[in-house]
Amino acid sequence: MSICFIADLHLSADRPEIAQRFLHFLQQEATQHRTLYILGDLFEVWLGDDLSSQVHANILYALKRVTETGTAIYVQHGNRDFLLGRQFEELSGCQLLEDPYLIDLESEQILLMHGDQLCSDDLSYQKYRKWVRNRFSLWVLRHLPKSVRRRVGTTLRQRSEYGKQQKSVEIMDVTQDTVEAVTRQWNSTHLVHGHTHRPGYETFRLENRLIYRLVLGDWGASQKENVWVFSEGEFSQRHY
Ligand SMILES: [Mn+2]
Repeated sequence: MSICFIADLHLSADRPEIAQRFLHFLQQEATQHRTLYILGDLFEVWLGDDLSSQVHANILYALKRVTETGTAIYVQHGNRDFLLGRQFEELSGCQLLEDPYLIDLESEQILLMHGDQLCSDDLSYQKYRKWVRNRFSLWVLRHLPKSVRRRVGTTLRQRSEYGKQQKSVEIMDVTQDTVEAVTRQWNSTHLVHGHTHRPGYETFRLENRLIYRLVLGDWGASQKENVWVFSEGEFSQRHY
């Protein structure tokens, strides 16, 4: 049975067409696979499990229905939805995964990441990430009043948009040294990630082994390949 990988849907009430496409994907495509991995940024913003909208509710319900058909769904946190928590897991039937997370597929060692940690040349982002993603900050953020969290969300999004305009294309892509360091650390044969919105794959050699880096496209307007499928020992890429 096949395994499916997606990332960077950035679901929000502002982009109902993406939510529609994803709901269709869940019914038609996801149920065909044994496992679906969502590698971060499922939602454009997630300010805590107690602060979800109607769009979120529809998505959670649809995810739950897929898991009830027997397809397991695993979700990593992205840089937009890192406050996904226990209640999300209960309502959606999905299981949250650490980042990075290593899986064994037919004796290939596949390392799954959202990918933001790989963009290590972006020093200001990495500094922010370190601050915001530690246990203490996460606890504080989760316990802020809803109105404050809404304001924090708006500020973070504006800052992210502004930052993207200011930074060069190279800085916002992965850093090869970091990719190699992570591969060495986990002894992986493949790395699958999203975040950069640059779908495709590349290979490189590390200690005489051939390593594959597979990148998932986002679900926005780009209409590029946004799905990787592993079936009968091979990866293939498609658009949904
Ligand atoms: Mn991201």
